[in-house]
Amino acid sequence: MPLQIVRNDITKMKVDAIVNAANSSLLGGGGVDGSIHRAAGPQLLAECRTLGGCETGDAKITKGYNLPCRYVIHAVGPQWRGGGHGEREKLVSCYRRSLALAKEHHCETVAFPLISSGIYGYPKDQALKVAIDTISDFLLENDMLVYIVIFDRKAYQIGEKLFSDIAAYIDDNYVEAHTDSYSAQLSRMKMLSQEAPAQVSYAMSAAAKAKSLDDALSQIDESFSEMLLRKIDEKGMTDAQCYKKANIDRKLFSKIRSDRLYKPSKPTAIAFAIALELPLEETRDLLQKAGFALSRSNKFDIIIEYFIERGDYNIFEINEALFAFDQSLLGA
Ligand code: AR6
Repeated sequence: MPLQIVRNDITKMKVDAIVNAANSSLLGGGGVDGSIHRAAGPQLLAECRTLGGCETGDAKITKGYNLPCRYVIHAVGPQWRGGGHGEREKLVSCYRRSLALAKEHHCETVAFPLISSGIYGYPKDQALKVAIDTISDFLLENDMLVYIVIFDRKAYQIGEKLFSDIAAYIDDNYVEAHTDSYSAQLSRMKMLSQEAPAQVSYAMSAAAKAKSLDDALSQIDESFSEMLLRKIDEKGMTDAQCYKKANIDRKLFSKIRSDRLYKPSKPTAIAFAIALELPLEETRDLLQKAGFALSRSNKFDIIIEYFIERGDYNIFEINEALFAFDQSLLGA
């Protein structure tokens, strides 16, 4: 999956490059900078001394020394001064410059901390949004696996309003699993079997019924992969547009494309439904092809429903919310 949010200490990440939230001297400091220098050893500082500092919004690269990564990219974020002093542009520039350096050095995996969101005081929810937006823009044009590493719970906040809206939605919709008694289930099934045919015959003309039956029969054997490819065509998307929007990597998509019976994980299947901007019913149909359903006794599912019902199909925003509620993320 091209962009992942993980909770970890960045000095432990086994990636090609980690990004340091440095200052313009590049000679070390507190926060993540201090941890990176401690873990890398004194040779890192020695190399940093040769670089002649770095402007705010820019980045420079060194080796990783004792760290488990090959490179450290030292990015200098802006200090927060209320938001009216070009802070956002400088922060965006930090991510862009770091990603460009990673690309020049053929890095396939890169991990970022939330630059500027500690000692430099950039509001954490806004810092996260800048990180997600800038990295996902880059990933539309480039193949790389990028991690945003969140150090502690407090360092991570989605907007309060979004959080409380989702919490309320979960509250309203959450159904404890297995609360139905056997007799309640039986009577519900009876009601359904009595109601369904009547509703169907009122709702459809005979011709429409025949046509939808034809459609249904022709699609009955359609596999997940076939349905996915059909829907991509119907939406007029290219494969790449779809898997990038789904936050799925190209290799996994090729596997799905070439294996008619490929069985994706549930988060992968949902990621494609989101990328295709399917309404709830079609999302359920696609999931069913992979053997899954959306349930009201599962917070993950309810959060997905929340976003689909609002027509909000930004996978990175959905992942932010899933992360905030301690749920697994969408994508591969
Ligand atoms: N792994 C991942 N994230 C971390 C770690 C870690 N080990 N440690 C802290 N963070 P900060 P800034 C998070 O203060 O705001 C230094 O003195 C932390 O929770 O490290 O860009 C430099 O030399 C926060 O969310 O960097 C500069 O002078 C994020 O990393 C100044 O601080 C960034 O916090 C830079 O300040």
